[in-house]
Amino acid sequence: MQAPDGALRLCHPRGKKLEAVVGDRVIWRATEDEGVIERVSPRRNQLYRQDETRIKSFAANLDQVLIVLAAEPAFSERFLVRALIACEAAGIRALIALNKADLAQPFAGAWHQLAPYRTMGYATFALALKPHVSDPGGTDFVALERTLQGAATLILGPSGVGKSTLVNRLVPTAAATTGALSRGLKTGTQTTTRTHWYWLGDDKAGALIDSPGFQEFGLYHVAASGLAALMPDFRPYLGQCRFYNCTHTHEPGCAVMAAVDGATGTASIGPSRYRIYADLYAELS
Ligand SMILES: Nc1nc2c(ncn2[C@@H]2O[C@H](COP(=O)(O)OP(=O)(O)OP(=O)(O)O)[C@@H](O)[C@H]2O)c(=O)[nH]1
Ligand SMILES: [Mg+2]
Ligand SMILES: [Zn+2]
Repeated sequence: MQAPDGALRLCHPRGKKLEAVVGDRVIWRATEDEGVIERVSPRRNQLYRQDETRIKSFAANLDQVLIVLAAEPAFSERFLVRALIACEAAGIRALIALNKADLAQPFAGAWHQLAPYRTMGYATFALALKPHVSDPGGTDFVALERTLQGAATLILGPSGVGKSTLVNRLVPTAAATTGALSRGLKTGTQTTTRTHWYWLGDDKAGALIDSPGFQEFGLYHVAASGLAALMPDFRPYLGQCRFYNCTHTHEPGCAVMAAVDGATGTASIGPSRYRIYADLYAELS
């Protein structure tokens, strides 16, 4: 917990039911050298994480979420879609960054894979954060830096994509630990183990929240029937199906299914997006 004067203090929640997450504003009381959280202020938004048994919130009061992906390790579109849906459901703006532009070939493929997301209106930034400290950071580094000013941004993404490397570039005092990818597997072993808040800029107007790479967003709170409305490329077709309560999974006269594979021209829905929708629909039903 950080007091208005900047002092940091370890605080314990009062009672089992009270749970504070990163980004929370709290009412607290000092004890001898630690503190007690008396109350968590109402949240203007929050994101959830889930495991097999339950769903828990893990961050609150965010202005935006930056989803960081990289040329390597190759990203899962399913992860990206889940993250974007979680943001849409929470009413939080989502940005996408693709890092490791120095790995030219896998980068080109991954950038191409993100084209539909740019068309959908998600701001997408090409980055090269590491090769040399003197590097400009990739074509869109300056634009990204500008977008992050004055906002509280949660940085999310799979392990090993460069989230902590980004934090270190933007917050010189951060000294967040970064880790090399294990060569054999090409997947990162998780280097960042807990979520951490870093102030951005001397005026503390903005902040970056570094988080461990994790895969499973909590989406259990999203109703299957509301899923399509959270996918911007599906929206133009909603309300155009033959049945008003169409689930877009099997019905005749479904405008969404007709839009898959480019049947309706430019504003079509990519087959992989549709497949992920169908899987998620089944999962949430
Ligand atoms: N080739 C290349 N490697 C990079 C680039 N940016 C970061 N890396 C490397 O990628 C590895 C992972 O970086 P981290 O910043 O620790 O990744 P992370 O996303 O914080 O990973 P977790 O903390 O495990 O979630 C490190 O070895 C970085 O040096 C880049 O632009 N190009
Ligand atoms: Mg990290
Ligand atoms: Zn339909």
